[in-house]
Amino acid sequence: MTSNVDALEATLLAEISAAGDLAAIEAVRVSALGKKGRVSELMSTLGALPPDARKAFGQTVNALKDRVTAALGERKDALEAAALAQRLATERADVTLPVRSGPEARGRIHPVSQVLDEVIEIFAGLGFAVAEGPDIETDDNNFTKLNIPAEHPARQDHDTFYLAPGPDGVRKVLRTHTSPVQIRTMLAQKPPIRIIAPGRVYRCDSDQTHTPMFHQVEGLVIDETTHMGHLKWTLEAFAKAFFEVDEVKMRFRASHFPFTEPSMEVDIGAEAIGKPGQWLEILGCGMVHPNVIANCGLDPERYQGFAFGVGLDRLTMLKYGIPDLRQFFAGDIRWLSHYGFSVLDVPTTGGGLSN
Ligand code: 2NL
Repeated sequence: MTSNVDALEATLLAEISAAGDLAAIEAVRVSALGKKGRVSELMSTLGALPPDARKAFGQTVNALKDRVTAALGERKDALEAAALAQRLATERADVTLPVRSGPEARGRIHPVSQVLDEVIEIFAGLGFAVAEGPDIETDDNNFTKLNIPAEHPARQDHDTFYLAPGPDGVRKVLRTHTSPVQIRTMLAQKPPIRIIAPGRVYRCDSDQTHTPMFHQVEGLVIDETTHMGHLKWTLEAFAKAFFEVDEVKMRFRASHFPFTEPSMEVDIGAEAIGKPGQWLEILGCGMVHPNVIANCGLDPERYQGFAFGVGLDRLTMLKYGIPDLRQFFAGDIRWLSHYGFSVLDVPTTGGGLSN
């Protein structure tokens, strides 16, 4: 009997070491330890033995089973390690090599995408989170909650694209600014709020300096004590970081927006882009109107803050000296290879935004 066990063990161990891959190992396991396997069959001969021999035989077969199981496990581990070593050797990527010539190397990041990454990097460093929302908005989020009621003249100024009415007869709009993203944030979160909302916006307007779709970044800070000093410091910090200059001249001109009070337009001294003596308008801003805060379910007696809106496309033209807005959206590969950025040129405030 014992010689049967020894012979089977020798056969199985030989099969195990000959198994060349994981499928072969599994086949040996099934044919040895499976329900109808050779070890299991040996165990089923137990009943035919005289009772005083059964115990010793059972222990012998169980010990065989343990040794076969251990050998299967070892072989499986060795095969897996070899397979991994093989993959590591063949799939190795040297990330220090230059990009291969071809489409990967020719690909360019659109200047507006690059500038968006720069703006996000700057505001992230100031503790702002990035918020996003849908391009198709309700009239309520795009206008009413922003203190622009029906029949308000600003509705006409915005040259809104209206969608066909839905089954409920309600017309949605293509958002005319990213303010509705900030409205959604105020409705969903308790202050302190510190966000920027970048994205596409739409106005039914098209000429030399206007395209029906353009890009905007708005910012919003709501807290209990946030005041205009914080607004001015934040915008100055942004302008210096964005134009990569140590000092920037700024001019805050009184203006009007329905959603802020007071409201201002901001110019920077054009020395920032190497044109001394001129002023450049870069953004609009103000303290969030108490009506807007109340419309979002917050107590305007307790909460206050500032907001601003900046056109990304214009900012891009100023920083990178790009003359014609309409080329931004023409999809001309020659224009993109000239003005676009390498995929490896990821802006960071520490490592340099541009260059
Ligand atoms: C401009 C002016 C601005 C805002 C946008 C804003 C958003 C909320 C509340 C209050 Cl939710 N204000 N946004 C404020 C002032 C100006 O944009 O000329 N953009 C290009």
